[in-house]
Amino acid sequence: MAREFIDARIWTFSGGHQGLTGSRHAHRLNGKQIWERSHAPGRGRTPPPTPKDRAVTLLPSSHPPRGRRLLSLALTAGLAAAGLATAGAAPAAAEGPELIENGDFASGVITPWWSTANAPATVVDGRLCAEVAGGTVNPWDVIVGQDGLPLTAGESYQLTFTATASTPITVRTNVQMNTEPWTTELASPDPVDGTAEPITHVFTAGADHAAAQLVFQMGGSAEPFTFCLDDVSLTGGAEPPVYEPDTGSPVRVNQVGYLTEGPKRGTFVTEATVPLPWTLDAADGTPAATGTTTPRGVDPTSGQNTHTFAFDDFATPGEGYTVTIGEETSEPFAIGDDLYGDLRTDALAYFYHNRSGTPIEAEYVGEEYARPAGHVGVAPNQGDDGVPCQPGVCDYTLDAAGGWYDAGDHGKYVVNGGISVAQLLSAHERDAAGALGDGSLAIPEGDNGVPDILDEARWELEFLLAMQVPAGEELAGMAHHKLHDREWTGLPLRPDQDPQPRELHPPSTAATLNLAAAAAQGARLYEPYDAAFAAELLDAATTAYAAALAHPDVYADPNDGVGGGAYSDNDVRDEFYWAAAELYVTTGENTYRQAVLDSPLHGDAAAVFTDDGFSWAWTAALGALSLATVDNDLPAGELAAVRAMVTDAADRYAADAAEAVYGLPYAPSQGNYVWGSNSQVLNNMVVLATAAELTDDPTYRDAVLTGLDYLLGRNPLNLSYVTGYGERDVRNQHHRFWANQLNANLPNPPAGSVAGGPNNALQDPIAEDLLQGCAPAMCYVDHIESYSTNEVTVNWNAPLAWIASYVDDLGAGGAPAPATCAVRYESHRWTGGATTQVTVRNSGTSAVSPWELSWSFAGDERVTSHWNATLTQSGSTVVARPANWNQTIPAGGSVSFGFNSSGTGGTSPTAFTLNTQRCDAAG
Ligand code: 9MR
Repeated sequence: MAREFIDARIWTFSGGHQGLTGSRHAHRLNGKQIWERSHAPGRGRTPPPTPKDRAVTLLPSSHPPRGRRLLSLALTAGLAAAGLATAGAAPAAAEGPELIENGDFASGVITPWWSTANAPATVVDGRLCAEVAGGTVNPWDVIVGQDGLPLTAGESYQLTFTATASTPITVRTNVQMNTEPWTTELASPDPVDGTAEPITHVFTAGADHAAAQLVFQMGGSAEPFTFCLDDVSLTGGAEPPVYEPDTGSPVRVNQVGYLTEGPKRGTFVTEATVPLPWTLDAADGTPAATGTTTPRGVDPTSGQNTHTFAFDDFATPGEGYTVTIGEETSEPFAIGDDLYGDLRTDALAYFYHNRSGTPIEAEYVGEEYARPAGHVGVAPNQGDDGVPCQPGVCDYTLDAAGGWYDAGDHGKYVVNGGISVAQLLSAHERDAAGALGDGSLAIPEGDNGVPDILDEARWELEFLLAMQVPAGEELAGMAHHKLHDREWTGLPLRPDQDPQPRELHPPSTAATLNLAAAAAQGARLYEPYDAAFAAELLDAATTAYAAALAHPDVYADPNDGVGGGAYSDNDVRDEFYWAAAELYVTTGENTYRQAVLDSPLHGDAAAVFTDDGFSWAWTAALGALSLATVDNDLPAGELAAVRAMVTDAADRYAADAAEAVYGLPYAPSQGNYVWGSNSQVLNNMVVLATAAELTDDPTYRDAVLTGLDYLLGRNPLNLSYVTGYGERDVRNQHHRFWANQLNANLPNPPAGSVAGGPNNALQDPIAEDLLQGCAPAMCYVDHIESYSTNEVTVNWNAPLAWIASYVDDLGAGGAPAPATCAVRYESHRWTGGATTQVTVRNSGTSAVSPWELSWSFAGDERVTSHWNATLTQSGSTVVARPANWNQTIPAGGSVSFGFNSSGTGGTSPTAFTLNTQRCDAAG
């Protein structure tokens, strides 16, 4: 396997492990309750787990506390399957005393091992063998274990054992507290079958334990089986393994493929500093193109020394191309016109899969992914049709059934639901060709005369509406921030098996404005299909907006993160902007326009479109993008100003992509890759794609495509972050049902789910333990418990769907249709002023009447007089409108006008908009 040039220090595990403290998540219990042991007769029937027991019995879930230090998993088959490895073949023998008693069962007795009553164990041929009953549900329903293990904080331990199972199973191997909160020091899903392969884990204890326990949890099988255990050893003094990701070939490409007429770029990781020859080979090995790499030096995002290569001009469609440099060959990829149609629908299927309140039918998702309805009140579920508030928050209940589960957890959040629904609605709004129309998706509403993407978005919109505080209540019109479980649940857990009470959390201004914005957008889009629903949406939106104005600073508690994510946000300038923009586009009412214009964010491209990109917490971009692209009544100058914000941001993101050796349009502040960084990349791509459609400038389109390359394999880890796409796709995302890594009977995520991606804040125990010191773009691990790098969620798949739709629409990806107008702009400048003559030519096939041409001055120029047209100026934006006699520019015709200006001026503008069309600048 190829080794990359990486500074070795990057992967050295740091022993002094401070990281996050457990305080914020101290509710989260990671452990295993034991209700009965086979050697403890007389304790009666194994009690069913109470909701609290559930919380304590499962593997740590979304956001567990610190308090354990797990390092080992890298040696397990689970991570091997995930393409991970640790440096070195086998761990050095640990030196400390043996902590396990009777680990080889040589004496013929079981003691001090124990097992649950449903797994009576005896010693058979020098091994412990347990006859495990079938029909259990949860991993912790069946256990073999040993207590009384003293562990010292900071010490590293090596656990080894061999195990067999007569049916292949995944055993949970935990070293943990033997009482609440059952904190785990080691928690590993270990595949076990009929072969007695030694399994080794190394972990570092995070706390002192007088008597920890080793437990093998193996419940959840419908059928009985025999589990045997031998040669168990636990000793201190182990060397922690140094984690090193398996990055495969150093030749990095988009593992799905390149559009025939699009850019085709790759990255090579090498110590070489001089250009190297590359060869593009067809599937049969025939050389198809050759070239030379460009050395690019050390990439700050990965620490890798890199070269880039490009074969943009090679345009022969085909499958199975590879690029070879020296001895190294890339993953295969395609070149073609229609590579992303499946991604468009798969990315949207994510939402049906995660619907709450309805069975997910095999007819639409296949047997593997079918499941009963979640949270409809069938035991042990609590239904979402009558959800009370947290104690003291309100005294009513809401019927908030339906909606989408947010992510790996079963929470439903208005903040986050809003942006997700908005981006689906926007995908529909730009889908002029109707590719997401009725029958385009595999959903129950596939034949109802409504575009399927609108059906899917409605599932969530109805939930958002349901979260509005009813009339007559104190905060009527506001929206509750969120609804979720009272306590965190563990993994795996199918939604219908979640026993936790569900609770409404307090209303917030941010949630209220999410509702206002998404409902306002929905109102204009459902109007042709269901006018009553559209009216209901608009009513809810205007009520919510008014309620937000009346309560402009009600913020969600950042510490309200028990049982669900906090999604707190105490800056709602952006939500106000977004909601006002959507309400204005939909209604044309001047109050909303004024709110847009009065916003401190309006016109401030750097603030609206930050380098980090927009997100659930920073939503002003959604408003700006709608204003810039959806037909509305903004005067031309104001429209031009909004569009200038979009192109300004796109210019920055395109420059970032050009600069990045991996081509991604994401250069976050201080180089920090945040939680969900892949969605930040995608949202920047949405801005770029919008600018591409506004201007037809191919630079923007190319940056979208190189961003897609990054997500699909051209990246420092050589991973495709989208499940089911590419040779080295990630597949163990943090999800309670798609939890194959924990239970072989459960599926991996379906194709088309994007992982959160690198996050250098290391905000979960797995990331903390494995990724210390990682360079930002390397801070990712495809492990189900690494929720801060590897979760899936609605607000990340929504821009994936948007982008997949845009890219699929590009077809071959060739140059966009030429602009239908051209502007010749000739200035005669002198100190303090200029005279300018403008000729606008209509090169389209129909007349433009009346016409309006707008542009922005680069400097402090002010129009002082004009002729043959009327010019008005607002800030730096100028709008020219016709005189009486030149209202119409016929097809193929042109109009000329002129003006004088004062000021130092500067460079002449090159971006012009004729009515809604972007024009070429003629020389
Ligand atoms: O996407 C959210 C990210 O921006 C935050 O930094 C993080 C921590 O608060 O939470 C993320 O959202 C999670 C939410 O809180 C609970 N459901 C899963 C979400 C994705 O990880």
